[in-house]
Amino acid sequence: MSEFRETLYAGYAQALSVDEPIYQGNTGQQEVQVFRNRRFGRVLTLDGVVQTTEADEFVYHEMLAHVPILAHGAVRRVLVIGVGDGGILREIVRHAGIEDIVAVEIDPQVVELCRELLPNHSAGALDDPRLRLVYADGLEYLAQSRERFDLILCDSTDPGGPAASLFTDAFYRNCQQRLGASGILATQNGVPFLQPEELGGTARRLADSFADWGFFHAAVPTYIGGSMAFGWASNSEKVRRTDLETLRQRFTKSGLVTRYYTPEVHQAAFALPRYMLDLIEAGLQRDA
Ligand code: AG3
Repeated sequence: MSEFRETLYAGYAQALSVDEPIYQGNTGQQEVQVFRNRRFGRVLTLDGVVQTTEADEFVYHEMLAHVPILAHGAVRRVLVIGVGDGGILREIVRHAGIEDIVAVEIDPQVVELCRELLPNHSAGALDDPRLRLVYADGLEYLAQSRERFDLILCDSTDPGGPAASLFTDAFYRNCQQRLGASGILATQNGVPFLQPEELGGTARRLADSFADWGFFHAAVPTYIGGSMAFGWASNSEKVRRTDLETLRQRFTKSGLVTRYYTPEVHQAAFALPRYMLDLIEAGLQRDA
């Protein structure tokens, strides 16, 4: 039996037994591996980094999708940057009020592989009539778009590979211009304990482009090293401060059945531990 060893961090790694190898290949843009692990089920890795597993994907996908959607309360038009396994689309299409979804993906082969090998992630969402799937570079798509969205969700890989441009000033500026008055941008922003520069760097960039910004967090077991941070930005501070009673009403009305998300978890996720606040502070001062 072989073992998959993640290569994301110097000096610290996670290893998963490959109990059944399923796929290994190169899309021309990324190295892809799919295998089954006895504890986490099917696992997808890109360029040696665990992207998602059947067992713990619910934490990430529920939080990245439902927190902004329920905080906003009237999301109709969504732009997704990074389709990948389609897990984020599965959670988005569960909201009946959403009318239009544009999903932009740079690597068509990853989508097709996941549709086949991780079918429970997209769970039919790729065939939803509200979805328009576009194969393009996320930043380039945004730069030429004239559409307005209520929500932009960025489900990217880490900044090292094809996703590098999704962590830049240009990306956040373009997102800001495509969002309506109370529109929200929510992004994958790494594990702050192990990727500390990412938190401070994003804070500074979001602060440059948006009237309101912040982070929320959740611990996803296979994104080792503690909580993962999600970036949050909006042209209005109102949506980040949506009160608990309102969240409860919206959640009940949505009919969602979740395994991680609750309105209480939603609110608590915005409370950051001191070390994260310090990283943000340091990032804001770095280039001030
Ligand atoms: N994309 C984010 C994976 C990030 C892994 N990074 C890390 N552990 N620092 C997940 C794709 C799920 N649809």
